[in-house]
Parts: sequence; C-alpha cells; structure tokens
Amino acid sequence: MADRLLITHASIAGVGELDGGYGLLHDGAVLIDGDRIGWVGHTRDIDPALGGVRRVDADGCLLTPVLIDCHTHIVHGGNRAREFEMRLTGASYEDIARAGGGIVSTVTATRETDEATLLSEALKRTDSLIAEGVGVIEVKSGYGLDLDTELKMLRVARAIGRARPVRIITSFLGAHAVPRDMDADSYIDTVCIPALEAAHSEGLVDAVDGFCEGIAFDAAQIARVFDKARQLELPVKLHAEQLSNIGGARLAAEYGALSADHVEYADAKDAAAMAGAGTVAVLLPGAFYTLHETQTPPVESFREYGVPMAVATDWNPGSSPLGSLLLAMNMACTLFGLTPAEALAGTTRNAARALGLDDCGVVAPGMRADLALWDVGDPAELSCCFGVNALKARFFGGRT
Ligand code: DI6
Ligand code: FE
Repeated sequence: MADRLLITHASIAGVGELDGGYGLLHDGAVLIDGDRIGWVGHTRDIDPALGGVRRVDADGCLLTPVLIDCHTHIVHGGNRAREFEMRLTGASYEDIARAGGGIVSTVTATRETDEATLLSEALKRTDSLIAEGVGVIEVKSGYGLDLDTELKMLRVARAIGRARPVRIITSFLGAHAVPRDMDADSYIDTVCIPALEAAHSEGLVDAVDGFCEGIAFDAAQIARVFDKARQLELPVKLHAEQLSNIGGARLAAEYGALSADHVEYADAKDAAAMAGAGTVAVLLPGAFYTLHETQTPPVESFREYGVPMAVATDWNPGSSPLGSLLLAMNMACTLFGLTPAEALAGTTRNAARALGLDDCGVVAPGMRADLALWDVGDPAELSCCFGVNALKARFFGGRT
C-alpha cells in the first residue's frame, strides 16, 4: 500500500475559493495517500479507521499548497551586475539593450557556458526557491538564440527536475531577442521556428513564449511562432506590454494563451480580451522594481473582468535578479496593490493555471501532495513580512 500520512491541527489555506479569499479551514487535517491528497477536513472528523496512520501535528501552523514560480529564467550564464551600476547612473533598460548589453550579453555568456556549469548554477537558484516552499518552477530558454544553445538550456531545465524534488515546466523562448548578426524576420523564420521544432521533437517543450516589445519582436513576428506552436499543439504565453503597449496581450488572447506576463501597459480592453480567453495575467514586480518603472499593471481592470492574476519572480540576471518568490508576493502587494490573499492565490492556484496545470495549486482531494507548512498564524504574514522565511516543512509528492 502507498505511504500514508496525516497532517493534523493545521490552519489550511486551501486557496480553492473563487471569492478572492484564502479558503481557510481552522484545525484542519490532510490525509496524504502516496503522492496525492486523499482527504481534507477538520481534525475532529478524521476517520477512526485511520487510527494506525502516521501523524504529523502541525500545532496550528499554516498549511498551503507548495508555491509555484510560474515565470523564471534561472538557466543562464554570467551575470549583469555592471548593468545595475549603469542603471543607477541613469541608463534605461532600452539604452543598455541598444548598446549591446541586456539580453544579448547574457546570450554570449550562456553560449560560452557548458551544460554542467549551467546546471550547477541553476541548481543553486533552484535550492533557494525550494527553501522558500516552492515546488513547481517554470524555466524558459531564450538566452541561446541559436539551435544548439536553446536546446542546451532546455536540457538543463529538464535535468533540474531530475536532480531536485521539484517539478519543472519548460517554455521555449526562442523569440526573446534579436541576435546581433541577424534581422528579426529572418531570425524568426530560419532559427527560432526550426529550433522550436527540434526542441519539441526532443520532448523539451511544455509551452511556447515570446517577447513582444519594441526592443524585441512585433505582434506579426510573434504570431508566426504561435502558428507553429498551434501546429505542434503546444500552449502559448507571452511577455507582453512590459515597456509599451504594442498589442501583445490581445495577440496572446487571440491565441488562447495560458498567460500574458508583465502587462504593466495593458489597458481595460486588453483585460477584457484576456478574460474572454481565460488568459492569466502574470505580474512580475521584480522587473518593475529593478527597472525603476512607474506604470503599474491594470489590477483594477483585471479584477473587474475576472482575469486571474499570478505572481512570479521573473528571476533573470538583468531586469529581475530576484531570487525570492516570497519577496515577489510582498512587492505585488506593496507596489501593485494586490491583497495578501490575491498574492497567495497568485503563487498557487493562479500560477498553476498560468502553466496549464490542474493537479496542483489548491489543497483538495485528488491533487498532488505538494504542500508547504509555515510557522505563521495569519496567512497575510506570508506577504506582509519580507526578508523572512517562515517555512517549517515542505512535502513534495507526499514526502518531506
Ligand atoms: N522580459 C524579462 O523580464 C526578461 N525577458 C524579457 O523579455 C528579461 C531578460 C533579461 O533582461 O535578461
Ligand atoms: Fe521574463
């Protein structure tokens, strides 16, 4: 029989409510049956037939689903600390990109770094996310911009999931930046799309992403990548309206995207289109903060139209060197006005949805037994405190 375990006397934030709350259950209990949740209820209602099952007394601590970081670039070579210094003296992200820094400088470093080194660096980042109760990490390619390096990045991403107790979801982000020696259109047709086909045939791609922006690709170029994704039956998502509004969110909605990410410059019409398509708005306050942005995402419109909001680190060496999903939650509240309940739903239920996952993100029977136990009395503390990690225990596939 599969391993069974009862967690008792927990304050459970199941985040299964659709009303924007935590779905709180006081003095709750969860039966873990193998790698799944078998039952959730009050501790007093535990079936007496489970008398012999091993128990963990949570002693009133908060139990949530594991956190899900649904947007990262944790596989990359090099660092961009120098750009941080340049921004402090007034250079913008676009200035730095146009001067040959930015994404393409990480491309050079990633091409030059071997697979083993990329993996060991990515594992350090993975470990710090795991230490904060993260159990699912989305990892993008996009610092290769050539076939070999895009595939290398995605193989490293898959290897993280074999090396650590964490679930890795990959996104092919070939349309991330235009390489130095090519124009955008020929790059899309002769490198990006063939690399996507090759990566897909190796089973390396869970979703297809792009960067729709003045310094990257326009909507028509992204549409060609999305057409290929559709042909391959892969879901899509998009970096959209981060620095300007050039129609990315609407394009994402037209293609039924899982998510449109950043979306600071999205407007009410974009929100309506995203709601109609079931596209999640992934908010990335780390990039907003790092780039000294002032335009905040249209959170009120997302609420009004019922667009689910997720929160992620966007962990990357340039625009968001943020290695803490808990801090991203705090920033989403303080900088974007999310409630702590929205921030928690944003790193659990809605983050799962942004990745197309339906077996995690809530504490409910049948879901994966991927859970986090926190030494806090009120779930709002997870977002309120920063620089504080209250994780007590993490269960992945039912095991600590
Ligand atoms: N937007 C982002 O936040 C990352 N990629 C993107 O298109 C940033 C990547 C970087 O600056 O290296
Ligand atoms: Fe990103």
